[in-house]
Amino acid sequence: MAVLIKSGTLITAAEVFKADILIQGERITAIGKNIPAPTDSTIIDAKGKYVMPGGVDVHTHFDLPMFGTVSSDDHYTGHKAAAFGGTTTVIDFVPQDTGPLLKNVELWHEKADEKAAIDFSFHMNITHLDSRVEKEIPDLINEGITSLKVFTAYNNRLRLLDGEIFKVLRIARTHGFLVMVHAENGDVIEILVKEALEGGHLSPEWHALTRPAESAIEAVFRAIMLAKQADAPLYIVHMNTTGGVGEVRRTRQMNLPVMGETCPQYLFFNKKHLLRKDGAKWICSPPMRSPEDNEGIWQALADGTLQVISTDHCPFFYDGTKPIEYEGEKIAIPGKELGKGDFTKIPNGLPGVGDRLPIIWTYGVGKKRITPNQFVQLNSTNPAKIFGLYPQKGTLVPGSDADILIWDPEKVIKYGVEIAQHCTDYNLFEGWKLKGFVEKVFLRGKLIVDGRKWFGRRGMGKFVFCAEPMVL
Ligand code: DUC
Ligand code: ZN
Ligand code: ZN
Repeated sequence: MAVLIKSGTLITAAEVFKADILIQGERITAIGKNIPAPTDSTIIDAKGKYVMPGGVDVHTHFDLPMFGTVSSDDHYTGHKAAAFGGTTTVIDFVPQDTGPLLKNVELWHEKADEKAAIDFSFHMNITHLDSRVEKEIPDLINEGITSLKVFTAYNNRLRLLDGEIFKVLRIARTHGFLVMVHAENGDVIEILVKEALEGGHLSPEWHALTRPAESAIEAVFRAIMLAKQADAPLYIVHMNTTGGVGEVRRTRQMNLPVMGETCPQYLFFNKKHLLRKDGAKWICSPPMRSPEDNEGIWQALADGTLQVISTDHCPFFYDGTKPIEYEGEKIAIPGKELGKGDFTKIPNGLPGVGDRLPIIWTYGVGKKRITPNQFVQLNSTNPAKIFGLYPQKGTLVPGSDADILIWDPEKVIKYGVEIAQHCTDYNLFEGWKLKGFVEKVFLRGKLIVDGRKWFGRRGMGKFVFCAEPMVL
């Protein structure tokens, strides 16, 4: 059975042009003008619409135990929300415990495989290093995992020491992994948090005040220098300061293989949001910064300093004592209310996997901060290339998976929790006016979203093996 998408305007990382796309089975088989429709094909008229590759979000945390609760989207609801926002591939992080790495991966497959509604892959967190773990890391390649995340913060929980990060970088260089780093200064944060608590400073803004921008900038610089000494490429996750992206820009000008991503929250929100009555909604790590940082990060996206927009999707309910309705079921999961009266107990994380494309289209492309080609580069093509999924994912060429969005550039909507499909009770972009929205989404040739209708199902998403990462 074939699908012919006719007369759309295709947007890729490099071009904008009118063409038809033929899908046969799970793949794109032809792109061109006036492609004849095979017998029995479904024809979709995309005149006046944009046709783009499905989004690739390389930073999600589904079903992640944290702060005595769990992130409220699992690998089904999170995938469904992603699809409604035009994302067809996600890469989630496998937490490391004290057991063998392959056991950790197996456990994450147990959580994800039966629920997956879009395609997915994994990164491995390395949060504890010893000689056994060092020996096990190379085996991850056979599991399709070619990226390792390390932390310079979260002392006594997730953090590795600088020497350990250096060792991971050297293993990565030898075996062809990409190291991703969460860059904040764990020691400084620990001292400031202790002092804040002793001083009785318990409200949400203290989350940002105890995690200074300078400590993030310093950790970015330190990670870059560790990577340089290990002669390994580096990818810095959720970049959030003008100073930090400045370090990346300077390093790239020296032709060193350092790359970075940011997330929508660091483009639109700042510390002042934490002063609101519902400030806990904006608590994540790294925290919200300043309007100048928002601006500096937009600039870094526009000038190519940053290669990727991801989401760090890790949602919690704002009030997890009150159920919401999700697919006819009442669901309530403890969330931000756990930290009422003590910011250190507010679960860190935000919803975002479904918001990324619609928000960035209106407020990035629509406001001429980035071009339509950059929109595709940042949200689809670059993440697929960097993490070894290209050209199966992230582009529109014959042979690629038919993960395709039909985008209505004229659709005007008021966005918010009712439109987004996340399993949580709030949305950070509540009431925002959007122009341009997802109309149809195909996953490997199957229509999974059509307007407000959902045709996806649990288990239809496949695990995709990441090949060797690419430096952009
Ligand atoms: N930051 C968060 O806010 N949540 C999950 C993980 C992370 O790095
Ligand atoms: Zn992180
Ligand atoms: Zn994260």
